[in-house]
Amino acid sequence: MERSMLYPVTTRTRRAVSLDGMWNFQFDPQSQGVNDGWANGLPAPLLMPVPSAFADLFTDKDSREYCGDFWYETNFFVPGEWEGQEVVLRFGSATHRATVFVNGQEVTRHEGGFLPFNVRVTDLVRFNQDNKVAVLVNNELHEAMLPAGRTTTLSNGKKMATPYFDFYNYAGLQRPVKLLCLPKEQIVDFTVNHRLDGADAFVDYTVETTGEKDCRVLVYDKEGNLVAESTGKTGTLHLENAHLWNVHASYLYRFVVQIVDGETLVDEYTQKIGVRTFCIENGRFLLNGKPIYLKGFGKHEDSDLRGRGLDLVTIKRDYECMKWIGANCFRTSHYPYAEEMYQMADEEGFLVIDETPAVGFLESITNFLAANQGNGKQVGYFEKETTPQLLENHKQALSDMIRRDKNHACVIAWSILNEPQCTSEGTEAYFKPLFDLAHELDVQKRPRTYAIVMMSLPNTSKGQQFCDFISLNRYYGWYVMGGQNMVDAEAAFHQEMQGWNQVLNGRPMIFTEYGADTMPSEHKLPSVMWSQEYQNEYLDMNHRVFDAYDFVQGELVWNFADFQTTEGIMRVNGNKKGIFTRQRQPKDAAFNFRARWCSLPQDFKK
Ligand code: BDP
Repeated sequence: MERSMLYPVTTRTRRAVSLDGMWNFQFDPQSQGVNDGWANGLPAPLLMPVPSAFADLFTDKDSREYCGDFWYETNFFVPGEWEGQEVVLRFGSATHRATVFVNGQEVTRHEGGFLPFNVRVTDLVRFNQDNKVAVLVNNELHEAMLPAGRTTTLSNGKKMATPYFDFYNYAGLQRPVKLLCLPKEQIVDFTVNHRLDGADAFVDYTVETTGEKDCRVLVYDKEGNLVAESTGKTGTLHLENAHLWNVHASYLYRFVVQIVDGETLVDEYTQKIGVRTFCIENGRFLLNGKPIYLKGFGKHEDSDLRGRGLDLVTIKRDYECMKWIGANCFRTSHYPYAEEMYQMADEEGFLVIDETPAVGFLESITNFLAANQGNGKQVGYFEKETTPQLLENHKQALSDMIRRDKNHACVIAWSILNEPQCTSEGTEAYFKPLFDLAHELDVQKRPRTYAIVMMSLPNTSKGQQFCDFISLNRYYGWYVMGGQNMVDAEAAFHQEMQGWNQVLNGRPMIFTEYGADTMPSEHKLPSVMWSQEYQNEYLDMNHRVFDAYDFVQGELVWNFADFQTTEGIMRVNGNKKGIFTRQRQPKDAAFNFRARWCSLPQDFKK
């Protein structure tokens, strides 16, 4: 059960109870909690909502910027009728690492802040009584982890996190926590792969269970009619006249997976699944065999007060804004998002490029500027003492992400890193096992990519060879040759594009980032950098370049909305490259995009 990434559901054989709400919370700057028995109850707790990041709820700076150990604790009641079954705690995430205690006893540890984990607590809980769960969370950054950064101690003894990435180091229990009751013999995993044949679809499936009993899979259409059925742990479901899942035209079947013992139902799991194919052919992305041009955003999980905490209200608003503007795709920059975001993409018919938390693998104080990359002279990020441990953590995150997200119709590609240092010797040895692993684990063989930083060029990037399609983050006209220099930026951009043309070998290219910081308060005629007018001129220039190349098959602008970062001279209370403000209201550029994206056909450049 520990390994299961299945989204918790309640069925005839399963119970999923939310533990979200106000928990007890306490900072532990001296890391004394374990020795002092805090797992049995916090000595001086505050109240803290789960899910949420803690940072923006405080009014004092020390609490907001807190780095180190901190605890969450609550009581939960385990119903007596669950006795004889498996009881499991399921954390949507704990950022960045956690140790979980139940009734005072340590039950698990987990590294990585953006993916779920389970822990079986059957033998520790008291039935028909209250039980205590305490979670020791730690939000320090270091170089062997995803995302990367470092932690230092200030002269006042407090720890400070320095991210090597351009988003605020929000932490805590930022996703739902659930208490599950499952049968002893249970479904652990379920995997689908789709094939189309004329009007019909075939779904090859595999069920993984903890026992030997047989399995059955039933498929229901939207009206609730049973349309396909198969027995066995592996098999094929035949959908006649299949309703395919499509962009902005979603169709989800309800798959019911069962373990059966003769007539007895042992376990039952359900998932809504869209049937579609996605592949690359002749330099085109093909969704159900038809070309599709990707239009949309790099995003963040980021909103006022909640930080990176799951907020269904924000998710709903984001999809409404994305539909209004004519987008069809986004990248989960720079970490796997909460599962609820992918469920909504399945429902709304959006394409998702799913990214691991591998960000910040490039050393420089403002690493996101990366102005000196590509000269081949730096010590590579992948030739350090920390590299073997980093690679292990990276493999774990990649496997968990694929295991969690593989059945989502919305997920069309894996982004394995964002802006890594990729011009030095260690690059190939680090990249190859990860790209191979993604291919091996994903039965749908989704295309793999990574977002390539400015100045990592076709002839200097040692990582691009592993990509099924090329993803560029480019800032011509912003970090490079901005302002009046935009004229030269355009020419330099074209020159780089010609270089890429030489190495693509039929692979499509997309832009995973391009953008200009823009203050919604600033209007200026003629334009200056940071004004709304400049953002539009910058975008028009970039779109002129994209439109000149047939191999450019997608544009994901940076960023959907303004977002919080670490404070500093480069950022005005956060990154302002949003097309929407942090409150999800349009800047002028949003209307520019709406005009462009609503008029570009889905198969633009077919
Ligand atoms: C890129 C990073 C992204 C930053 C962006 C920027 O991938 O995380 O936020 O630049 O500078 O380097 O706005």
